[in-house]
This record gives sequence, C-alpha cells and structure tokens, in this order.
Amino acid sequence: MTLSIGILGLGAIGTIMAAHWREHSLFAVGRPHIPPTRHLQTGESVLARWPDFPPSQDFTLPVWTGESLDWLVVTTKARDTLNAIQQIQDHLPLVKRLLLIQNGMGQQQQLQQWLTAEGLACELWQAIATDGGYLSSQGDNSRSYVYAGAGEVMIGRWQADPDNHVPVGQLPPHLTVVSDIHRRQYMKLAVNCVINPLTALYSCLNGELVTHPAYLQQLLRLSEEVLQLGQQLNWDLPTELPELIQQVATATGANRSSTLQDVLAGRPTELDYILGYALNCARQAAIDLPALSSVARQLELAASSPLPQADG
Ligand code: KPL
Repeated sequence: MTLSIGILGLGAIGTIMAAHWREHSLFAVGRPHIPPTRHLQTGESVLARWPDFPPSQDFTLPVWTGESLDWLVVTTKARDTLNAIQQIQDHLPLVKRLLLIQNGMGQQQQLQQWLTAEGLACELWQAIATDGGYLSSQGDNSRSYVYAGAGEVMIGRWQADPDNHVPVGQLPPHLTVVSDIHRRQYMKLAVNCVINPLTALYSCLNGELVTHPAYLQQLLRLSEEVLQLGQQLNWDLPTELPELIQQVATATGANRSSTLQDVLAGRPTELDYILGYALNCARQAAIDLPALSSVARQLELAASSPLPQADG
C-alpha cells in the first residue's frame, strides 16, 4: 500500500527519512522558498548495514498543496514546531497523523494543547531517532546531505491514554512502534541535558567529556542532578544514569553534539527545549539544580562572547 507522507523541515533527518520512504508518495511541506531537491549520499556504516540502500540518490519532492496525508512528519527545530503547523492549519483536517522527529521536550504539549483547542482530530505521535547525518553542501536549488550513521526510529502516541496502534499497512518503513515512548524521551532528555550544554560550553567533542578530568567531573555532577530531578518527577530514569551518559559520550566520542554544531554555525540552539525544559520542570516543583542552573547561566554569557576552548 502506498502511503502519502508530507515532510515539514527537509534537513538531514527529513532527507534521510525521505530516502527510507522513497517507494511512497512524498511531499515537501512548508515554505515555498526552500528548494525541494535533495541529494543524499550514504556513509560507510549505512552501506555495511543495508547493502541494498542506494549509495547516492537525488529526490525532488513535489510541494504539498493540501493533498490528504497519512502522515505529516515534522523535522523542524523544536521551537519552530507550533508556528510551522499553524501556518498550514487550513489543511490539517486532511492529515491523519502528525509525527514529530525532533530533539527536546515542551513542543509536544504546546502542539497537543493547540490541536485540542482548535478541535483538530489528527493524532499526535512522537519519535526518537538515532540516525545521524549532516549537510555537506548547498546550492541555489538543492541541498546535499551525508547519511553518516544508521540508527533506528521508535515512535509512540503522545497522549497519556493512547491508542498506540498503527493499522496494518499504515506504518512507514524504518519506524517501530513502542509502548514506552515517554520513558525513552526522558532518557534522551537526560542525556542531552548533560552532553549538549557541556560540549557547547567547552567547545569540545562528545568524547572529551570523559577523557578530560575536569569535564568528566562536571558530567558526573550534572548527571546526578538530572537523575535526582527525574526521580522526584517520576521520569523513570535508571539509577545508573551517570554511567549511561558516559557510555553515550564515549560511543559518540568523535561527534560534535547538535548543540555545538548549532553554536559553531551561528544558529540558535535547542537548549531551551532541553536544559530549559528541565529547569522549568524543576522550578515548578521547587527543586534546586545548582550545577545545571550555573551551566545555563554560563551559556547565556557564552552566547554573546567567544566560547572557551578545550585545553586538552
Ligand atoms: O543527541 C545527541 C546530540 O548531539 O543532540 C548526542 C546523543 C549528544 C550525540 O551527539
């Protein structure tokens, strides 16, 4: 069965998903000035894992003009979500499901509240993706990305009492439905609350957070605070969170975190929806997070002054 899928925010992850879904009927959703042509070149790890995945491919996605959609997949930055969806509000009655594939938390509640207030019945789904890619070049009418790391995409219904079920034939390839998307999201939030701000603050690779003793000490302090927050707010985080965060930093050691990439490219970061979300939850519950608050303050300073360099 051919699914109709709109992709809003055709960056690296949106383009990678388009490649997975290339047998289906795809549309580029959004602002007309964004070129609809994408080139995707695969990295070695992907080729090793999926020998039948094309090493290189071009797509020109037709621009969505309100055709009915089985899925509208949102891969914008978290902060752009509500505004981007509001701009296509008139067409939303023709959308069965909205799927957010993004970092961060907070945007889901905002969007669900708005959908409910507007009486829009489309289902809200949330994803955690571990595929990795990056922009390699950009022309007037196209953008090229490298699919650098094969991962997986887990999805689940956002609402608390969900019918967490996708009818047969309606699930796009490469997606897996899980029953515990909220627990996984809190886990990812916890990891991102530690690795992302610290790598931005020290302008270092993820791996340096465990090899540099002073950074490691900070990583452990922040991990303990996030764990305490999660325990008080029933986020169901594992008690070995600090070890797990060290493992993620090591496993992604050669990466620049998405936050550091944003800082280096002069783009706004997603920290409002990562660290900012955690600090808001803490404030509402009157929980003190001194180390995380201090990092947040330093990053606000760092945004208007040169970033300190890692010294070894
Ligand atoms: O999710 C990430 C990010 O950079 O946003 C980590 C896990 C830290 C990998 O870089």
